[in-house]
Amino acid sequence: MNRSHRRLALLGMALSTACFGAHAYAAQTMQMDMHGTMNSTPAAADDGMYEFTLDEVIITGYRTATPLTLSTDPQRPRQPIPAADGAGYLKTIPGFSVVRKGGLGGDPMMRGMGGSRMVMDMNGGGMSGGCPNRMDPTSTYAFPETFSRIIVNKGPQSVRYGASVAGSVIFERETERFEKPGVRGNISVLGASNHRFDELTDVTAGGKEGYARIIQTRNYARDYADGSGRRIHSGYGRHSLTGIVGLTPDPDTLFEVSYDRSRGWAKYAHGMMDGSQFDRDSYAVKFERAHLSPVVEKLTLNFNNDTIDHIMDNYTFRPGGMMGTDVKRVQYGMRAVTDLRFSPQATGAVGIDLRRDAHYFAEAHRRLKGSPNNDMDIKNFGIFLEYNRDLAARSRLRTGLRYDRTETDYHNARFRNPMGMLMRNLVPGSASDHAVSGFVRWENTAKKQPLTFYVGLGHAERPADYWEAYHTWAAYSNRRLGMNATPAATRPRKEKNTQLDLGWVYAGEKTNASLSLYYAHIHDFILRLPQIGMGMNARTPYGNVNARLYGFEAEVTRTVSPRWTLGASLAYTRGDDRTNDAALPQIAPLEATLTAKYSHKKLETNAVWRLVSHQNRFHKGYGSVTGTDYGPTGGFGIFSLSLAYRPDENLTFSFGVDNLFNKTYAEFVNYSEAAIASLGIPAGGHITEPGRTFWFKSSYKF
Ligand SMILES: [Cu+2]
Repeated sequence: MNRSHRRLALLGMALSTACFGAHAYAAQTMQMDMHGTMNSTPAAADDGMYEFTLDEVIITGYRTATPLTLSTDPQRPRQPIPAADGAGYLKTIPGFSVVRKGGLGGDPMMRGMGGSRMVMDMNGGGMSGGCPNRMDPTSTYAFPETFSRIIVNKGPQSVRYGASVAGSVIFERETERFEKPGVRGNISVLGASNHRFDELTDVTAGGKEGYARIIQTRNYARDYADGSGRRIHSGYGRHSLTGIVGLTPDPDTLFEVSYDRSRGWAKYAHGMMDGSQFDRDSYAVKFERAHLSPVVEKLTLNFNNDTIDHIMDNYTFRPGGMMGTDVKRVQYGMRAVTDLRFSPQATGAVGIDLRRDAHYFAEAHRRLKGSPNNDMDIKNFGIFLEYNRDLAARSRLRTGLRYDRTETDYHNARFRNPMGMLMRNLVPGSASDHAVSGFVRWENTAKKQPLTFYVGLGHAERPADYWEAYHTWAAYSNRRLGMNATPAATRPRKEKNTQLDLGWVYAGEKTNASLSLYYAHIHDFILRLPQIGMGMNARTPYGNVNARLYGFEAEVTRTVSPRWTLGASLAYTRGDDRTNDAALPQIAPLEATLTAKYSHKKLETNAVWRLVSHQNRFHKGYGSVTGTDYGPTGGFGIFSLSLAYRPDENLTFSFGVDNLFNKTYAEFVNYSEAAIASLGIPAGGHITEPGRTFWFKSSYKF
């Protein structure tokens, strides 16, 4: 990058600051080069490349290059402009939907299944949020631009990161090694309507022996306006800081220590309270050693420690309230994985992981603060095996097996109301679960064309998670309400999914297409039941039903001329609760996206048209940890445009308008349960999405 470009970058940032009334900058790292080639990672080692990425500036669509897996670079601009957390980035992937609560903290679902059905792994470990009402799913703490890539594995066709009922999402962070001493960095800023401002600064200094890296992010937005100009209670602010030190004594060894800290707050339109504090402090240690022997390709050790301290209340951002709760989760995780190569045709892996997780509650009322009491501890031990074999020149067999043991200790969850009256006093107990998961998949690539067919059968079992266990316990074992049931007596049985996945992936030079079909039979699906009682005595238990889900995702991208690329995607899921003969709740309707990209030299323009069908299949009051169904929604089409200018590989400017026609619309899966009387906001209904949104993003890499 020459000097004039540097000046241009600074000018652009100054301009964006002026345009959007904002006050700082953001940056990013591009570990992946601009053409999307990737270094192999443990997960990628035997899969080769995940995705083939065009030399595009703005991401508007996804291309699957290997069966059931896709990867995306979170550091590039994308349209529509996503929310500033992990869920925002997942929402644009076909097959994903997000339960909106406010501006941040949406709860992502894959094929209608979220929460613990979708394994989430961040920087080498699993991490859960602190809130019993899921104000902070894991993705809330995933600041996308601080990661090198987001990898999605669909279905129970992987066992490496946990028993994946719906699939897994991996937020991976890799710092590129230095060949000689130097400094690398990225700065990026984003300004948008509603006073949104995101910034990221990412600087790495290092040499052959190691590196030190600092990443800072800042996000802020005021309440957004929907298409009718109505303000939605959704403002947020947060700040994160990451420090990483890595030692690379030789090309085969990496020892890395990292620290992640974030502080935040968010207003929530969907519930009785807002998140006035989201504090996270994480430490992680990673050790990697490659080529240990001809058989042992790689050894990876991870240690993670995460502490979440979250306060929710109705007095910080709403006048007149007095109630609040401080919840805390302290978790430790350890994972050891060995990637093996038995012969040129056969590879495998073996790994174990251990997790320990303690949850705490304390009163945080306006005038009454309590001290933390440990309501529940969960310990998990998991072991997995993978074995892959080439059967013939163009066909492969992939298999995996996993065993998990989970111990849940129910201590007590004493909780007082703002007047000091004991409202919750639960019966202690414990439960132990065993779960076995596995898959087998056959893949075959055609002889004359880049077309791969796959068919796989998978099974995944998962016991009730913290949210399901806690709420069911609170519903049936509260001594204050005269109940004496032990938690084990009412705890939902483990959920068992058996799923068939099949599809085709076509990765041609000009055309990329994929079709994936699935059919899942879930025995003892853990279903959220309608609320019992009102006010402080409201409880939401969970129970088991038999369920069936099926659907598909289809994507096609075609370069029709040197300047034009057209794309389309379609995703559909249908879910049935066979026990109650009803719709399975929280299933987003049929959705399609049409995209057109025109690129010429340093300029690129995009049009994105997202079309969502109406949804009449719902089961009011029923749901999952992510949320409950409320009622039907109508269909809508949202049209967005953008323009990008990339003077050279290191500098980009992009500008866009999302929801150009300022439509008022709502996604099916969310629901606002509480009125905010003091702010004149009525209860009920689906939360409407942002109206016309202008945005500008610039990034500069050095
Ligand atoms: Cu909360």
